[in-house]
Amino acid sequence: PLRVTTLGEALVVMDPLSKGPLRHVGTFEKHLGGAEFNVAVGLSRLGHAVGWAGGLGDDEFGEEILAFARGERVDVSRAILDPDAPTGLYFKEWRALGQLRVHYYRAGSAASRMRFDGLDVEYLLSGEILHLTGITAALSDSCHGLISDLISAANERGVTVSFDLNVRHQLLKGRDPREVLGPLAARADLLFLSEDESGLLFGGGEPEHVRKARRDIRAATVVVHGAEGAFAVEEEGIFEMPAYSVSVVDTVGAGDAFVAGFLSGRLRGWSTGECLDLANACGACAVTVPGDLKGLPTEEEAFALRRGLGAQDA
Ligand code: KDG
Repeated sequence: PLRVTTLGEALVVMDPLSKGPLRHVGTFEKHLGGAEFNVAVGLSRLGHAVGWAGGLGDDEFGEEILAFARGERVDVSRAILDPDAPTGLYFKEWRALGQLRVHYYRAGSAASRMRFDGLDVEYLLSGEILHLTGITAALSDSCHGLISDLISAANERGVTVSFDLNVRHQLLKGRDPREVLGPLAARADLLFLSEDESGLLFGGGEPEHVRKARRDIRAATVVVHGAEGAFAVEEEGIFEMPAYSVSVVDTVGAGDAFVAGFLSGRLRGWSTGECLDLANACGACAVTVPGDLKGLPTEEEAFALRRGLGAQDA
């Protein structure tokens, strides 16, 4: 049986081999990404049975994503192949001063056309945890409805809803994330936010902001992560853990690695502090490797970092 299920958009990622404006870039390296897909791969590498569902084009990139997932032992039996829409794609652009820009080619993608009545809801509710993110909710109206309905179904069934706000302003297109994503986040059992997202949603990224705001939402646990470390707010109190220091190559996907680590700790029955520590270790491993999901650690790698082996000796 699966312990975690997740649903979202998996994407092909084109990563320039040289820096500077994309118009001058001639060669790219192809990677895969997509927040929920990254979490699924991360959980599988940490040793958990996980299923990913989502819309893919019935095309070469859809085939690539399925083949990759199978190689990573992620169950993709409920992936939905759409013959009339493509697999989503995005380009990274490495600008001056190390600034990263992303360019999406995912409007009208197979994933954006997903609808609640096209899903195998029983399958998605068959694990202990259902992991969702605000990215899917921002893709289209039908996707927003689908996330809302899935959360209701999971709440009713007693399946833990893990929700990563994952604000993507380019997808929200000027819409207010508090209005579009706030009501979804308020119904999650386990809520993940970056410090900036905590600011957006709760008016600040400090534990005190989260402690006050938590009274008005369902989540028993709210986790906030930043470059310096992470904290979790629960009824029992506030737990904090410092980040591991590693040399950063590519931060995209770090949040997903963090989520995979935290959920893995939960599945092992660990304390919140230990979950945060494993989450930090996974996030640290992820940023040392280019690509959104290539650096997701195995259990062995994450545990080695926790034992004090730096990225260079691990
Ligand atoms: O969290 C990493 C994701 O942001 C990346 O893999 C691509 O899903 C993606 C997105 O929408 O940005």
